[in-house]
Amino acid sequence: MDKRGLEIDEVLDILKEARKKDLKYEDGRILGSMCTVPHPVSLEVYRLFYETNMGDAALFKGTKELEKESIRMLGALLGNENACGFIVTGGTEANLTALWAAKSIKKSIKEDIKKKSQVIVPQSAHFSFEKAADILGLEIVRARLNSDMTVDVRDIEKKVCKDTLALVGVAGSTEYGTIDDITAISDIALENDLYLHVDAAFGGFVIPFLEDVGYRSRPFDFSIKGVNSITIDPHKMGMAPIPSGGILFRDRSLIEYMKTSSPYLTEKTQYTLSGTRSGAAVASTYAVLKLLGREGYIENLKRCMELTDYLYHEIKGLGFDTINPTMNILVFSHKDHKDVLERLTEKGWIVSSTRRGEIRLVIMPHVTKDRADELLRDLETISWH
Ligand code: 0PR
Repeated sequence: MDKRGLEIDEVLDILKEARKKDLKYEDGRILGSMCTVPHPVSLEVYRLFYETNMGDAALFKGTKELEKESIRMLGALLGNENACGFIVTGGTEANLTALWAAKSIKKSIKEDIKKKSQVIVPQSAHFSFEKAADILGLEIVRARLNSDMTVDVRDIEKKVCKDTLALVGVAGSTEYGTIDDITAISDIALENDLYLHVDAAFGGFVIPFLEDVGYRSRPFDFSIKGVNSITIDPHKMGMAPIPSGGILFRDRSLIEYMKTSSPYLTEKTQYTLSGTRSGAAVASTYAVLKLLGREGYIENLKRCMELTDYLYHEIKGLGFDTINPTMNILVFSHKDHKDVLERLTEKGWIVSSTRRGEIRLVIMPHVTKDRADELLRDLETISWH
């Protein structure tokens, strides 16, 4: 650190230089990200709430009320207005919190878990479950996928054993945007008295609106009896700024065992993994939910799905093998051109690939029709040569 502080202009110049090196969503070339330009109201909200801390919520009662209200709105979106939960840093923390809850509930019943408990997750599950299992000392068991890339529920059933602690279903998979048969997974969970978590980090702000924009949906939320918790990330399709993840539990009894108490906290108790936690993230999530409402999210998704559908048909027309999209994630490949990803990268596109090597596009709100047409022209040259 410098001995003496710099002038504000000097610091700002350094920051601006650094920012110039960043790519911008607005450029419309980022096609592999699940994040996007947040709603502009967030800027004003961050200014208002920048010092607030949910880690000591008794100091910030107003902001805490906004968190409760945000969770109530998210719960209502997910079929349970009485859900409880928290705004956390993202899907990783939300998934970790869910498995932590599952483990602490089991610990409270059987004081000692001797053997490593198992969590059965679909092969399509996000890598955050690996991290969570490592941190919590759990073992991940991966269930096979069907040819449509949803989890093979019979394989989950086969893998359930006396060491199984929890099951995970994915509603909006990272790679393909597919939705698992949560109803069938819930039946297995109820039959075997297992905890069930649904990862709807991406799908949580998509699936509830799919039918409104003319697409097929699938039940995935608290309306299914066995679902104990759901991850839903406002900083993905929720249009809130980073960091904003949501972890929701069916009822309070599920979080009781995660409670920590401390005499030096004004509120005395805390439930989240993070201690000090951004109140600005909470307030801006609240503001975006209130400003957009259902209609705003439907409008947003409608644009994304129209563009996804357009790209799907055009890319198919160019001779690529395409997978019919469930949501605004489009996956395709070309048997004669294994290097599509490389060629698109050379042309300045930021795309990602699946573990099987297909190209994966996430059609977020910052992707425009003009950029989509530009991409199609580049794909056309690739498919010719
Ligand atoms: N669950 C699912 C289904 C996800 O897709 C992701 C992230 C997570 C959990 C973890 O969420 P956080 O990253 O918020 O902790 N999926 C994207 C991925 O890993 C995240 C991402 C976002 C990647 C923006 C790149 C990017 O530019 O691919």
